[in-house]
Formats: sequence, C-alpha cells, structure tokens
Amino acid sequence: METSALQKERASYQPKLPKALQGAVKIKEGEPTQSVDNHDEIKSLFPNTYGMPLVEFVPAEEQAALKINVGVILSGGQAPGGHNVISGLFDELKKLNPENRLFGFLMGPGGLVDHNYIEITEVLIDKYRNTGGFDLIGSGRTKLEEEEQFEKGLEIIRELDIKALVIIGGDDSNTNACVLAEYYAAKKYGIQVIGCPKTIDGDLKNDQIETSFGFDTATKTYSELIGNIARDCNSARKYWHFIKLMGRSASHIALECALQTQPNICLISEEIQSKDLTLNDIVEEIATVVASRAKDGRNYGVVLIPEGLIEFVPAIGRLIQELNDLLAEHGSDYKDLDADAQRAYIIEHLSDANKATFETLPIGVARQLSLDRDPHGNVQVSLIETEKLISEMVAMKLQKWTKEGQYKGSFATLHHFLGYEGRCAAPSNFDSDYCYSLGTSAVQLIANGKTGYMAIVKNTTDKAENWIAGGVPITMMMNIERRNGEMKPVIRKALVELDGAPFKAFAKVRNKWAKETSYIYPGPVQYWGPSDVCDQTTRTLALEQGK
Ligand code: FBP
Repeated sequence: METSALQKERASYQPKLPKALQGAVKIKEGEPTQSVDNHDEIKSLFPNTYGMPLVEFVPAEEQAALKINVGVILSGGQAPGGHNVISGLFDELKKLNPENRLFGFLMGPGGLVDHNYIEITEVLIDKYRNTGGFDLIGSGRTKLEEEEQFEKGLEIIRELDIKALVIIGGDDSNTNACVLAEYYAAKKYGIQVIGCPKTIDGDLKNDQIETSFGFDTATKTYSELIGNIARDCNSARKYWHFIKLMGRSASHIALECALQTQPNICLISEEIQSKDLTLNDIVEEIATVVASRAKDGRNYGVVLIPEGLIEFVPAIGRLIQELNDLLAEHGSDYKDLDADAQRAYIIEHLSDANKATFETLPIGVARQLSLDRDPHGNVQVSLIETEKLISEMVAMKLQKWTKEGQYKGSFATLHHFLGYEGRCAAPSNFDSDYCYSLGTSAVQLIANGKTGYMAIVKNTTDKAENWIAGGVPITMMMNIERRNGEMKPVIRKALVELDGAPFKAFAKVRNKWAKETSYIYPGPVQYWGPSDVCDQTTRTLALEQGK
C-alpha cells in the first residue's frame, strides 16, 4: 500500500490514554441504573441486561493474564477514528495476553452473519494506526435484529473461539448490540457484546457519553472548507453560497461549524420544529437577510443548512410519519409500481393535510420521502438537495419582492454539500486519543465480564491523562419510540437543545453575523504544533462543559 508523507509520519503517533488505562486496570462499580424512560417496558424486554451499574476503571497493582479472542464490527456511516478503536482493542488484548486474537468481520454486521472475517495482525494494524476511514475491515448497514442472524453469527463465534463482540456504531447499531447482548445472555451462550459510540452526527450523547467519535474531526474538516468558501465569498463578493451539511437528524454538525466559522445564516432544524415554521417562513427569513445585506451593498453571503432540515419542518415531519406507516403497512402494494402510479397510490391513501404538503413538494423530493429508506428505516436525507430547494425558493421570493419594489440587488447562488468528504479524514489528535481510549476500555469491559455495555470516556475537555474511562449499560440510554410504524426500544437520540449552551452562544451573535461579515477561517486540522491549535476540542463540547 503506497502512503502519503502525512500518513507515514502519523503512523508513529502514540495516542494518549487516561491514567487509569495506562497500566493494570480494575473496575469500580456504581449504583444500579434505570432506562431514561419507559422503565417497566425496557426492563421486561431486557431482563438480563437491565439495571446494571455504571462502571469506572481505576489503576490496579496487577491484572491477571486472560485468554480472550474478540470479534469487531464497524457498523453504519464512516467516522474518523474507527481504526484507532480497533488499534486500541488490539493493543489492549495483546497486553492482557499475547495469545489473544482479534478478528474483524467484513463490511459491517453482515460479515458476522455471512462468516466473512479477517484476523487483525500486528503487521496489518500498523498500516492503519491514526488513519481515517473504515477500509481496514469495511462497514455496512445490515441490521442485526433477527434471531436467525444471531444464531448464524454464533456459529462463527464458536468456530473462532470468540468470547466477545465489539460493535462500533451509532444509536441504531448500539440498540441492536444491546438486543444481541440480551439474546446471548438469555441463552446463556457466554458471549459478551460491547458497543462503542460512533457517528460524525454527534447525536449519540447523553449524561454518560460526552461525544460520539468522529464529530471532532468531521466538523473541523467541514469548518476548514466552509472557511475557505467564506474567504472566496468575501473576496469575490458576488455569490451567495448555500452549503448543506451532513448530519441525518440533529443539527449538531451545522451548529458546531457555525460556531467555528460565523456564517451569515445557519438554520437549526430543532429550532424550526419548535417554532413550528413552514418552508415558506424559512425562505422568508433568509430572503430578509439577503435583502438587508443588499441594501448595504453586500450581495453575497454564506448559508449553512443541516441535511436533516426537511424532516424537522413540522408539516413535512407529519407527512413523513404517515408515509412511514403507509410504507410499513402497504409498501408491498406500491413499491413495484411505476413512478406515476406510486405517486397516485400514495396521494390517494394520505390524509388531507399530508396530501396537501406532499403535492406542494418537488416531485423528486416527494419520491425520496415516500420510498427511499436505509435499512434502519431512516429517510436518506443526504440524497435530498435541500440546499437547492431552499435557494430556489429564496430566488422566487426575491423576484416577487423585486416586482413589488421591495428589493433591489443581485442574487447569484452556488451550492455545496459537505458530507462524505468529512467522514474519512485523518482523525484529529482528539479523535485519535479518544478512539484509542474507547478501544482500550472496551477490552477492559470484556476482561471484567461485562455485556450489554458501551465503552465511555469522560472529562474530555481536560488533558487525556485526566480522562475518566468506564462503561455504561446500554439499557440506561433507552426509551420506547415509534419506528417504522412500530413501538420499539431504542437509544434516545440527542438533538440540539435550544436551552443548551452551544445554541445559546450562537443565538446571541447570529444577527450580527447576518448583517456584518464576520467569517472566521479555521484552516486545516493540525496534528503537530501548539496545543491551542492541535488539541482543541469542538466548541460544542467546550461550551457544554462550561469552558
Ligand atoms: P451513522 O449514523 O451510521 O454514523 O451515519 C451518519 C451519516 O454520515 C449521516 O450523517 C448521513 O445522513 C448518512 O450517514 C449517510 O448514509 P450513507 O453513508 O449510507 O449514504
């Protein structure tokens, strides 16, 4: 494999570990836990993995050598740092006993079911230390939820003498990890399942998980690009740039990038939902900023749009709910019809209010909302060109205002989607250290006999040596939600909190950013140099922790 100069240098970076994980480790158990809601239902669904205590690792005098083979799965979208979770797993397993083996199941959870795997060796892992991407073993979105899959997986687990599986994934994958842990525990198979919190979206966080890995690097990468676009914008002074940012549901990525770059406008889906705004209201707000900047001679600007926006516009959200139910109950009646017949079928079956919303959407967008879902039932918002939809609607509004004599200016637009280019960037120092610590913690959870836990690392705005590592029972983060027309136990997704410090910091200054030109140009992620530059956490994390 030919590698870049950066990759060669970066290979020798030794990720930092919390003090408690640097030598022999023992655990300190806390009080029994409860789920965030629906206690009785979650308890009855997870009788073997409910109520377990939080655990924290503390230094020990010594730790007995243990023979454990582990299987690892990368699940869902890529996030910078995945390879470091695996190198953390590898190094800690070998530290406990050089005979221990690590197997990687290929291309996501499907690899377990189909028995596709490789053994991760020293030579192999050395090529992937501190690199972005998930290409060491690949990832996939196969949903692990059927008993048949669990039993099929067990065959290869037994064959390879695997004691535990580590599933590196987002909220849905970790929910499934918990279902699998419960199943293996109920059957007394003696197989442990541990999760690790991954997703650039930043929505797998709560009182126990401070941030999901990848969010730090992805937002720094996007912020570099937004800064570059903003500088071009402020140099040419002739374009409005509409930039859609990845992040399926929550707007954490857009908000973080706004805090790092200070664009003229940043939409926050959660605010739009709470104010019950329509698409027209959003368009009017943007057009008002465009018109006011035009009055000051500024026919240019930068607008950030979270990719999940469309689902949060309340009328469209209600439509999606009904479409989900329709798809679950009658999908087979219309999935194979041609596009026109599908549209007609859907219109005929929708309630009047949702029918009206459906009919006003551009046909392509309506089709994506009504049909395309990922295996977890999510609308594939990355594929919807919201940035174009909105800028076209703003242009129409401005034309109307021009005719009415309310607006005089030019509105030339350019569109960007920042998504996939941020998911596999070389992990920042933060993500390199954080992920390595998560991998190390996962092995310690296994070594201490835990199952149905997620590895966690806290106090992450402090120096890595002061981080606190441990584990949280996955059931503690669960509640019951409606998914694909059914009530299901799931990990509660963290949305942007409108009374949280990051949003408040943004709301305080956004009017100034809209009027003036206050762009900040963060530049590329730095791996060496002053700590201020290369070890900075995200603004979100710093503000959440009062820093
Ligand atoms: P995960 O939740 O699996 O980490 O994926 C996040 C994400 O990058 C979203 O931001 C995006 O909407 C989606 O994946 C895109 O999915 P795909 O890679 O299947 O196109």
